[in-house]
Amino acid sequence: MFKPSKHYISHPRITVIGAGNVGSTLAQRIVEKTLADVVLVDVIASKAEGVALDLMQAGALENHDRQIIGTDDYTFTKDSDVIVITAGVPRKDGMSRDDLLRINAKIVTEVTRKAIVHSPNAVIITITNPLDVMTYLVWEVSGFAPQKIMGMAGMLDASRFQAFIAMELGISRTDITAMVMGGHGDLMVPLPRYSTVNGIPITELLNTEAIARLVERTRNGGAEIVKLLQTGSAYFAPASAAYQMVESILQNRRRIIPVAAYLQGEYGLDHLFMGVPAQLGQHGIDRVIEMGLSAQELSALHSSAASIQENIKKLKNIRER
Ligand code: TXD
Repeated sequence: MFKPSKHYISHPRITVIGAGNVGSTLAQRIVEKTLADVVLVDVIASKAEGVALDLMQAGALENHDRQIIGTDDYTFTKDSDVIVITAGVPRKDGMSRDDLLRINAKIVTEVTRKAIVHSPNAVIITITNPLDVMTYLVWEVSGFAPQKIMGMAGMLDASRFQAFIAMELGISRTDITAMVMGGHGDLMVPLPRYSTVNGIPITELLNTEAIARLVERTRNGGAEIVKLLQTGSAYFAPASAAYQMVESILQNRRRIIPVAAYLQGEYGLDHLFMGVPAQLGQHGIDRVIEMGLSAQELSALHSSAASIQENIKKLKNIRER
């Protein structure tokens, strides 16, 4: 059987933890766009090995020579430039959000500890749900500077808003930019005023009723897909959103992307990770962008923040036990 050696993996090097739907699709995007080599880590070593082998074989047809290793051995991840955490369990029938928090907190703590030993200078992107609080946890466990830590959600939520706007107007998705702030949950804050079609705010192209409908559909975007798929949750768009973040960091593109970032007074909020527009470069988050918000938008953002703070409290209780 093919046993890849450590020499196969060159730089730039991305570690993706969790070889499930999101992790394996993200690994595919990274190698097929020839952005970097990938170390795919899973607690089920054979699953990661299988996905890696499949992707290597696809590489023969997709015409690239990026390498990918599947393993449960973190020594392969040494000196990764970026670590992406997708490891976790999905919420199953009968499992409360608090149960999910407890289980995934344990997994995320374990994988963060193992990964940082080998890559003390990496930027870490968290994807595991509940997103905002897991990102906070990664920051606490890693002891890294907050600029090195972020969570993926806003860009996914914005892509959903973009797709719905395009469908409603019957126009190209690529001309649309959308902004969604706040936590990755029911209280996220899509911002129609800051969502445009080639610079034209959608508020000039759609009536209030249509915008409200699209905002609501965006808020329920994840649940809509879970229901349709019947097992598992969305992974193509989540992987694409994570890819954009990884690329901006690795290539120091300094793109402005909504990510869960550590707030230190921005928008009147402190000591939590929450979705805000931020500039992503080689050191992680270069800066958080503070946009002018109406009183109503700001109050929606604060409600979302309050629910994240509530989860952080729960997390602290779990960790103290
Ligand atoms: O916007 C967002 N942030 C999200 C979040 C969008 C989509 C998915 N979102 C969350 O990402 C989702 O709720 C999950 O918490 C994660 C991963 O979603 P995915 O769909 O990829 O889940 P899978 O297919 O169940 O994959 C999880 C993998 C699986 O292979 C497990 O064996 C592995 O994680 N796993 C571990 N790997 C390493 N180490 C440990 N301890 C471990 N435990 C589980």
